[in-house]
This record gives sequence, C-alpha cells and structure tokens, in this order.
Amino acid sequence: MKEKVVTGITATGKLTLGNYIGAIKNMIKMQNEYDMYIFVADLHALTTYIDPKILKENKKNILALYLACGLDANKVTLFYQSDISAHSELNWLITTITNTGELSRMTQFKDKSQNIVKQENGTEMIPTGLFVYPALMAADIILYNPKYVPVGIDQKQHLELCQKLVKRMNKKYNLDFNEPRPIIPQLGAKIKSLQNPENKMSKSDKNENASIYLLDKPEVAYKKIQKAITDSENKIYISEDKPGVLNLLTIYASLKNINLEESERYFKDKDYKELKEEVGSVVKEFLEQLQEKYNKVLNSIDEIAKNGANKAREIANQNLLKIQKAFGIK
Ligand code: AQP
Repeated sequence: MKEKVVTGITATGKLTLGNYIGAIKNMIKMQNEYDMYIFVADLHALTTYIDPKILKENKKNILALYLACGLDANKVTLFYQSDISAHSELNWLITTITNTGELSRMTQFKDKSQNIVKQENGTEMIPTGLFVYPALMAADIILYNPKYVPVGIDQKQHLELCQKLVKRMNKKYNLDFNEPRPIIPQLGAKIKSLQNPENKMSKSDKNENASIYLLDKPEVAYKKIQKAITDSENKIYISEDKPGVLNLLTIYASLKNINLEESERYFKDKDYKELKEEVGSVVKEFLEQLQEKYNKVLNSIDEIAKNGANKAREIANQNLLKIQKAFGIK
C-alpha cells in the first residue's frame, strides 16, 4: 500500500513562483509513489481579513493551478479544506491539547501579527485565528494520518509543533497516529523576494515587483526579473552573501531541472545583464506553457473538487470519529 502524504497551500493570494518551486514541484514528483491528499487551505486564508470575493477567486485559481502545474486528479486527491467539516471539528480538539506558549513562539505568528493588523475603533486587532493557525494545520494533517508532509522551510516549525501535538495526543488518549515527517525540497525550499532577497517571496507581499505570480503576464514576469535586486560585484558564483544572485541561480536551476552547481557553471563567465535576461526568458517560457494549460483545465475544477472532497471526507471522518471516541465525546 502507498504511504499517505498530506499538503496544502493557503488561499491568501495569487500563487507565486516560490509556491511552485518550493511546494508544487515536489508534489508532482511524488504523485506516482504516494497516496496524496492535496488541499486548498481556504479556512487558513480567513486569518488575514481577506475580501470574500477575492478568497472565492483564489480558491479556484489554486485548484486550477495545481492541475496546470502537472498534478493529475486521477492520481492525487484534490479538494477544498472547507468542504470537509472534520477539519474545523478536529481543530477544536487540537486546541485543547495545545499550549498558548507554544503558539506564541511560532515565528510566522510573530511576523504576520505585525502585518495583519486591523484597526477597529482605534484599537489594533490581531485575529485569534492567526494565533491558533498551527492547531488547524495539525488537524489538517492528523485527519489523513500521513507519514510525510512536503513543506517549504518556512513551514518546518509548524510541522515540528504538529509532531509534538500528535505525540501528546497519542500519549494522553492512547492513540497511535503517525508523527508526520517533513519533506523539504533540496533546491528552492526558500525562493526569495526579487526586491528584498533577504526575505522569502510571498503571495501577500504588497510590492508586486517582489514576486512572480504564476498568472502574471509572461512579459511582465520577464520585466520583474530584469528589475531584481542583486549586488554591485557583477560576478556570478554561489554565495550566501549574494542572496539576489543566488536566488536567480536557484530559479534557473529549478526551472531547467539542473542542480545549483550546474547553474553556477553555466553563468560563470556571464554578467548580471545576461543572467537576468536568461532567467527572465526561462521564467517567461515556463509561464506561457503553464497558462496555456491553466485555461484548458478551468472548466473541470468544480467536478474535480467535488470528487476529491468525497474521497477525502470518508477518511477524515473515520479518523475524526476515532479521536472523538478517545477524547470521550462520542
Ligand atoms: N518563497 C517560497 N519558497 C519556497 N517555498 C515556499 N512556499 C511558500 N513560499 C515559498 C511553500 O508553499 C507552500 C504553501 O505555502 P502557504 O501558502 O500555505 O503559506 P506560506 O508559506 O505563508 O506562503 P506565502 O506565499 O508566503 O503566503 P502568505 O503570503 O499568505 O504568507 C508551503 O509549503 C510553503 O513552505
């Protein structure tokens, strides 16, 4: 029997090249070997005061992009998180075994709570949902009892907390759920912002030039690469001290399916102008092909989400019932 794998992407915005290289590409590589449950995390997106109309659009875009990038609905189970009510139900149970100290140590909470602040009657509001995000993420995972969870580096801390919570739940309630292990891509686990290469490329970055969106017009994406921040040395080699150059080398390597050293060798005698032109062309070509497929799959996503939810619901409900019985509420 194939090992189970669970993973998802939050519907907070338009997907970026970082989401593709750091997450989706890995899912595609794994889809023949594993029994994969891949969802669109729309409940998680609500932690950011998102406009309901935009959230609705994002959900569909992400599902269509999963398919356009190469996920095959006959091999993997694709669904919207909110279609399976077990996610919300288990979330509550998980919060009862999660400590506030653990949640307040999450770096994503610390970072995001500085940005996702709403002013109401002059008071700053940070949503409780943002604070308990890792508990919902743990529920998302536990419901399918996977062995592995593919994530980018930024989600590693949340996954470590999930392992801790599974251990705690198993011990306290005499259960035997797997402590899920992360699978982190060797290349591109943290694609950086084009405008501030110290930070990761993020779909909710306010600066449009910082991220390549998978649905950017290809020529716009090309221009963004030409504007990418590098440094003044004009020499191309791998170094953590040259995050802008390293980022472009990584993007090139990932889209060309070569390793970072090969990418470095290829650009060794070239200058930054040539680097940006070549990376820009590769990105442009990638987006052209992707968007052609995207337009073809748009009509099929509702049916795919419905079938995926039916399959996911069955497993999720079975595991939820097992946990509810152990907790003493069923
Ligand atoms: N820049 C990145 N490089 C590599 N991997 C990345 N991921 C996200 N950005 C990069 C990986 O994509 C998966 C889905 O992420 P998510 O959308 O659920 O949450 P996130 O990590 O918070 O992604 P964003 O784009 O930064 O979203 P916002 O702006 O909403 O916070 C994860 O595996 C993540 O590691």
